[in-house]
Amino acid sequence: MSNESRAGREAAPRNHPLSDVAADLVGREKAFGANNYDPLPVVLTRGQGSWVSDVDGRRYLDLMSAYSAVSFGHSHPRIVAALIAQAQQLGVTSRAYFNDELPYLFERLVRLTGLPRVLPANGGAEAVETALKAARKWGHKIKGIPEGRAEIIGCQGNFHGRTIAVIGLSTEPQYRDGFGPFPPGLSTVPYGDSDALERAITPRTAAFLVEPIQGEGGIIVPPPGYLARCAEICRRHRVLLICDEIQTGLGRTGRLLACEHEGITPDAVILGKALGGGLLPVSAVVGSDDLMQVFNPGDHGSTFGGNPLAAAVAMAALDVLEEEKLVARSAELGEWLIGELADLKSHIVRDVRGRGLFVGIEVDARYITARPVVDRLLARGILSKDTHGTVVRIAPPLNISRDDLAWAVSQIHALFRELEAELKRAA
Ligand code: IF1
Repeated sequence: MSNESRAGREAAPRNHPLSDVAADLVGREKAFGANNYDPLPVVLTRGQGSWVSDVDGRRYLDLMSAYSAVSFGHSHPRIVAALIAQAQQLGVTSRAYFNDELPYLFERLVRLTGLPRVLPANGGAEAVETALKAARKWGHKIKGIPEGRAEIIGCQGNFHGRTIAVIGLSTEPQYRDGFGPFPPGLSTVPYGDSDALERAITPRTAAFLVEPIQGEGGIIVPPPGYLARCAEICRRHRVLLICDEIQTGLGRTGRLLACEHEGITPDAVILGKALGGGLLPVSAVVGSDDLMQVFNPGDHGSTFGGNPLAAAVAMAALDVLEEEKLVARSAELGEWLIGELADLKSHIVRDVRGRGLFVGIEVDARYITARPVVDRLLARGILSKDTHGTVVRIAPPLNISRDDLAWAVSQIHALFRELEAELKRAA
């Protein structure tokens, strides 16, 4: 038996079997849902701040925050109040009419990002599609690329969502398998290699799309200077730089936008997840005048994008981000967290990395994979998530209390000591 499978079995989760209530819900979901997810065996029913409870009343500290959608905590009272008040006043209008919330959100996003124009959407992938459409049109109408020939460059290991164009840019075989054909004009270069970007650029390149830190890719932090060099290369070749900050934006990495770590302002940033305050899907492309000028009435749109309810909730979320000083908090708590986790000094741990409260613990595949670690954290009352086989994602709400985070760290330390002991016994 290989090391890996032995370790996997040895470290099998010691989960309490599902209660009847939980098993019934899981059974219904499996019976009536498409089979595109394999959730951890916990059925959640309540969330408040950094804590959630399952249907059997067990509590868990949420170190995952719905992939950063819940960066400001579950059911933040202020965001919930904004949701209720706006829902009672005016929910959805479509953009066939003006409404009295959206202009303020636009202004707010412009002030925050330093980019002058906003195009709102709902989910993240939809905003990425919007950015790709904008970039292609800019390439054709402004840069002068022959019609239908614009090219977009992305990065290997990227994650930008699940639409057909977006998975056309994916390098993960499972995300593409069976879903082709894909649109032409999409290519990828190794992440973190700015020379490779420069070599890949042609006169038909419209844009380079990049995550400042790759999330799904395994919390991959590129080498220092990478984004700044990409920005310089893009400027020199008149290629748009588009940063997907859907996951890294709004404080997650200890800056408002992760691209601020490199002192750059891209031609467009894409926001999502946390922008919805943990309550609604709200996303946006915020871009330069040069890029946004390509849109004329009727070119692009969305029934729900920019609705007053979404705008009010997003503004309340941004209020919380500012008033609770969550950008600074993420930087400070994140530095502390990464230091504490680096102290694990376990032979099972290959690497601890991240920025702000966006952290990955990479385990050594010779001994264990990430999923049993995540299962065992669940049994200890902690929600986390595996990615890329060997990385445990740790990304709590930015307003998690220091005590709660310290408790989680003590649990993680205790778990790794336990795993080491089990592996030693099994050897
Ligand atoms: C799922 C991972 C995270 C994203 C970036 C766009 C989108 C995402 C940088 C699309 C979405 C998600 C979607 C979710 C799992 C998840 C994820 F596990 F795939 F790796 F967060 F890290 N750009 N990320 O991270 O946004 O359309 O989903 O709103 O289950 O697919 P969306």
